This record gives sequence, C-alpha cells and structure tokens, in this order.
Amino acid sequence: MDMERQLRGALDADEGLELYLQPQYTDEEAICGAELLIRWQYEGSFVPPDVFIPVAEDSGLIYRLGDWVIENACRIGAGLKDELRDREFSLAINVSPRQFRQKNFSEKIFEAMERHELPRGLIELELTEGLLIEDVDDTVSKMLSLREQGVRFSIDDFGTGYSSLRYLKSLPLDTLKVDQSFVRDVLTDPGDASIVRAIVSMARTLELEVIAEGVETKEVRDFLISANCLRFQGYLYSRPLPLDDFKALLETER
Ligand code: G
Ligand code: G
Ligand code: MN
Ligand code: NA
Repeated sequence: MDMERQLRGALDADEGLELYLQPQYTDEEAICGAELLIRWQYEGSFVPPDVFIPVAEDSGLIYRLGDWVIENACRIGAGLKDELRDREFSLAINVSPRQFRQKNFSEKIFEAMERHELPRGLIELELTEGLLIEDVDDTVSKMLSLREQGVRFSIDDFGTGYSSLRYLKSLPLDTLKVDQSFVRDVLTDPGDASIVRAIVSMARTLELEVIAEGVETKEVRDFLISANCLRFQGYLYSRPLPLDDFKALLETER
C-alpha cells in the first residue's frame, strides 16, 4: 500500500523514474539494439522492478507506468536518431500483460511513434509467452496492426512459459530471447546446452532471430556462437546504462 502511494507520487511528479538501456551485440561485436529497463529511485535507493512492477500490476498503476514507459521510450528513440543513422537497430520495450490488453494499446504506441517521428522498425515490443497464448484473437489482431506500422516483436524469457509451436508459427514475431536461466549454466549443464541448441534451431526453422540473454562470459558467448546463436545481451558486454552512457558507448563504435 505504501509502495503504491510512493509509486503514484513518482508518476504524479515524474520524479525518480528513468529508462536504462542494455546494449545488444552481434557476433562481430557491433551494437544492434538495446533493451529498455525501468529504474525507480526512491529516497536515494533503487527499488528493483521485480518489486514495484507487480505492485503496479496489482494496483492498476501499470497503465500509467506503461504510458510513461512508451512516452519515454519514444523520446529516447527520437534522441538517438542521429547516432543510429544507417544502423540496423531495435529499441525494445518490455510490455506487461495488463498494459497490452488495454483496448487502445496499439493506438497509444502509434500516437507516440508518430509524434516523435520514429523510423519504422525501430520499436520492438517484448511480450511474454503467457501473454501470447492468453487471448489469442486479441493478441493476433493487436500484433498485426502494430506490425503494419513497423513495430517488431520479441518473446521475452523464451523457454520458461508455455507457447506452443502453432502460435510461434502463426504470430507475427521477429525474435526469440533465450531466457538467461538456460544461458547461465550452458557450459556445465548438458540439459541447458541441449535446450539452447533446440531453441536456436527452432528459431531458424521458423525464420526468427534469436538472442541470448544473461551472457556473462566469453566462454558462454563462444558456446552460443557454436550453437549458431549470434546475438547477445548481458554483463559480458554491458550492464543496463543511463542514456548518456549508452550514447557515449555508441560514439566509441564509430
Ligand atoms: O534489470 P531488471 O531488474 O531491470 O528487470 C527486472 C524485470 O523487470 C524484468 O523481468 C523486466 O522485464 C521487468 N521490467 C523492466 N523494465 C520494465 C518496463 O519498462 N516495463 C515492464 N512491464 N517491465 C519491465
Ligand atoms: O525478464 P527480462 O529479460 O526482461 O529481464 C532482464 C533482467 O536481467 C534485468 O533485470 C537485467 O538487469 C538482468 N540482466 C541483464 N543482463 C544480465 C546478465 O548478464 N546477468 C544477470 N544475472 N542478469 C542480467
Ligand atoms: Mn525483457
Ligand atoms: Na528475459
């Protein structure tokens, strides 16, 4: 209850909330995207999103928080236009199920993309497996109209949920994000190694891109390359960064 009040206060004042960017890399060490991860600083300390997102979900504040994320994501996208010129790059927004189920969710995304004059293909929405299969008709119709406007889609935490092959084939998806729980122990747990190989080959068959999350060591990266997974996100490369630090990182690549 207290946290709900504090979060409401943060949204009212637009204070203490910030989107960090965690870069994503190709096997040639080029930055090919970033995931936006929300940070909330309250009275000098960070409240973990794992703690306050569920509070927002339960209280309905997730609608306001979701709007805040969309607006600030698009503003960040607009601010990166010069740096990103001619570069293949996606800016990924985490979408929570209640947020996605809003009647006017697609319109909110279009409106913000248009107002900030974002190029097609820049914005990617990270959906969870649970969301995809929950109300399939609504999911499909929203995804199709968003895709028409150049929005891309990835499945977050892939492998931890229940998506069926049928949905994977029929939904307009672009990318599978291999969950970090499989990536972490890939060198020591043969089961995890098999799961990662299976996810990658399934993605290839379905003509989806695949990116591994939670890549922390070169050895894990090398395993992933041998498994034909050629996109990476994780502490080996970078933690999530404030916007200015992310821009500085892009600059050093030029
Ligand atoms: O760094 P990390 O602690 O940022 O993220 C923890 C969890 O919070 C992840 O599962 C992530 O998907 C979720 N999360 C981070 N940012 C956002 C956001 O902007 N919106 C939603 N809905 N979830 C987010
Ligand atoms: O659920 P989702 O995949 O959206 O959340 C990503 C979470 O993983 C965030 O909390 C992010 O800070 C965290 N994260 C990103 N890279 C790494 C990593 O290499 N190792 C670990 N342990 N966590 C990571
Ligand atoms: Mn994510
Ligand atoms: Na994930």
